[in-house]
Amino acid sequence: MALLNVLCYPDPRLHKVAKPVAQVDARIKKIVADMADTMYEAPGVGLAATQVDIHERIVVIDISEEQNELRVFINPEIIWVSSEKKSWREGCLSVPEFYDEVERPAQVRVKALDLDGKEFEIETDGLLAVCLQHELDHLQGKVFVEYLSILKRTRISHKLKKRTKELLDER
Ligand code: GNR
Ligand code: NI
Repeated sequence: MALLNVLCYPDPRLHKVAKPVAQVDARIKKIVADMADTMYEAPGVGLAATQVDIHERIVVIDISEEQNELRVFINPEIIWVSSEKKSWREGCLSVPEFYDEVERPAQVRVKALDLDGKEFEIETDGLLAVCLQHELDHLQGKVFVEYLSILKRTRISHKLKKRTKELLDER
């Protein structure tokens, strides 16, 4: 088991755009395993590679109660969204202890590769749809606070910077 360091907003590396995975090989499988360990340890319902400073299109998600239904999405793409929208209270491991409402399409259809490098598609709603959109945003360098007002975002940014500084000063 290997835990990876999760970048904290407003780290500029969270805004890098991830590159597609060329081949699902042993290196990618190791990254997926370490990302899953990191997500379960946090605990979170999803994690994008961008958050652990790996700028490749890799996402892990587990929305199950028992945290025993790992879903892996390599090179994910949203291929359809519903016109119906839904608002959800979102959080992010890169924005610890802040939660706010974000409105997004209620249903999405996503195409991706699995761990065997095989293409699959899913159409979903609810938390999985929210989580997929949240994680795909990360791969584009976008953090959910960018949907909030500038005022809220500035406050979050200041508080997290202050907290990071305090943590460093304690050492
Ligand atoms: O753990 C997480 N919970 C969550 C709740 C509502 C909407 C999105 C999420 S994703 C988040 C983990 C995370 O930061 N993934 O990038
Ligand atoms: Ni997040």
